[in-house]
Formats: sequence, structure tokens, C-alpha cells
Amino acid sequence: MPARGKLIVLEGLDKAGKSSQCKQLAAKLAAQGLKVNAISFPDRTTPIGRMIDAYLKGDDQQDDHAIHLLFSANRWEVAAKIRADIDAGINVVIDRYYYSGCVYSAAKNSDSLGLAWARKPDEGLPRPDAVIFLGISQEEAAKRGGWGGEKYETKAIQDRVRELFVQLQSVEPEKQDFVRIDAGQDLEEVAEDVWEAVQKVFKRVDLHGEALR
Ligand code: DGP
Ligand code: NA
Ligand code: NA
Repeated sequence: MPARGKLIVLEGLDKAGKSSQCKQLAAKLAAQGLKVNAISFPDRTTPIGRMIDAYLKGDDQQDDHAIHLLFSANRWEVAAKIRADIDAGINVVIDRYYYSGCVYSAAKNSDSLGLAWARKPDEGLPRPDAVIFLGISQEEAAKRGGWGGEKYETKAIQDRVRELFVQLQSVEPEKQDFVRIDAGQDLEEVAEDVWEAVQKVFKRVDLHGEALR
């Protein structure tokens, strides 16, 4: 029986270089003759995704809980496909997942929407074999130029996102998922570190015949 696919997530703040690292990782896996499906959340192409896109680009004041549930639903829309891919031996690389999900929502509204509340609706989604966290200092992120104009791209929210990612990396079970990489290095060095981390994950999963959780 061929090995199952691996589920690898890349996470980080805006400007950490996730999208470009995801593309490179998917290309490297494909170059090894492995099957790979690269996806990104939020997926703005579905009907729910279009509502999220309008929220991110607009200045409407929708309720934060309602918005959070849309982001979660947008992940559930794809959950069965992710499991099917993994079973079929296709590796899945994801640009943001429920880790961003909790952190951004809690960053926006920490009064009534904490990390624990935000994590609930995503419980039961396929758990990644590893989350590669692209960590970048405030100073390095600032050098990469300003953010775009979307909803969470303000200094206040990004500072809070940074703190909450640190918090999330200290609670069980999420804590065990993270592999931290210094994304302030040159892009090629970051790509090498990502590749090294991913190879370790492949070895670990195949060696122990770990099932997808
Ligand atoms: P991206 O297209 O990957 O840059 O994501 C767009 C923005 O949406 C980004 O600022 C992070 C945020 N985001 C991603 N997932 C979630 C989520 O589940 N909940 C909330 N509130 N924000 C999210
Ligand atoms: Na973004
Ligand atoms: Na994304």
C-alpha cells in the first residue's frame, strides 16, 4: 500500500512570506514525484469565501462571532476533500488553517471571543501532521513594507496576533503541532529550513505509520 499523504500547514503573521513558501514547498514535493494539493484559507472562491472576502475588504461592522463561524465553515467545506486526498496518497499543503482562525478572531475581539471560544467550531477538522510557523520580528516585518488595506492589517491587530500566536504555542494540544522557523532570514534559507522540517515530518509519520488525526 502506498504511504498516505501528509498534511502540512504553514502559519504566521501577514508579511511572513507564507504564500511564497507554500508555493515553493508544493513545487519541491511535486519535483520529488510526490502528489501534492496546495490550498489556502480563506478560500475566497466559494459562496462563503466571497462573504469573507467582502468582510476583509470592507468596513462593515459585522458581528465578530458570526464572521468567525464563516471562516470556520469555509474550512469545513474542504475537510472531507482533505481527508480523501490524504487517504489517496496526496500530500496537502495549506496556507493558514484554524491556528490563524483562533488567533485573528481573538485578536480582533478579545473581550467576548477568546482563543478557547474560537477553537471550538474547528474541533474535528483534520489535524495537521505539522504546522510550520514562519516567525518574524516586528522589525523584519516592517522592512518588508506596509500591509495591504484589509481588515486585520493594522499595527494594533498585528501586535495582538503576534502575542496570541505565542499563547497558542503554549497550550495543548496545539503546542505539539508547531515547528518554528526564523522567517526573517533570506528567502532561500527559509525555504531550506521549511524543507528540512517537512522531511522530518515525512520520516516520522512513515516510520510510525501514524494515522491522520
Ligand atoms: P490571507 O488571504 O491568507 O492573507 O488571509 C486573509 C486574512 O484573514 C488574514 O489577515 C488572516 C485572516 N484570517 C484567516 N483565517 C481566519 C479566521 O479563521 N478567522 C479570522 N478572524 N481571520 C482569519
Ligand atoms: Na493577508
Ligand atoms: Na491564506
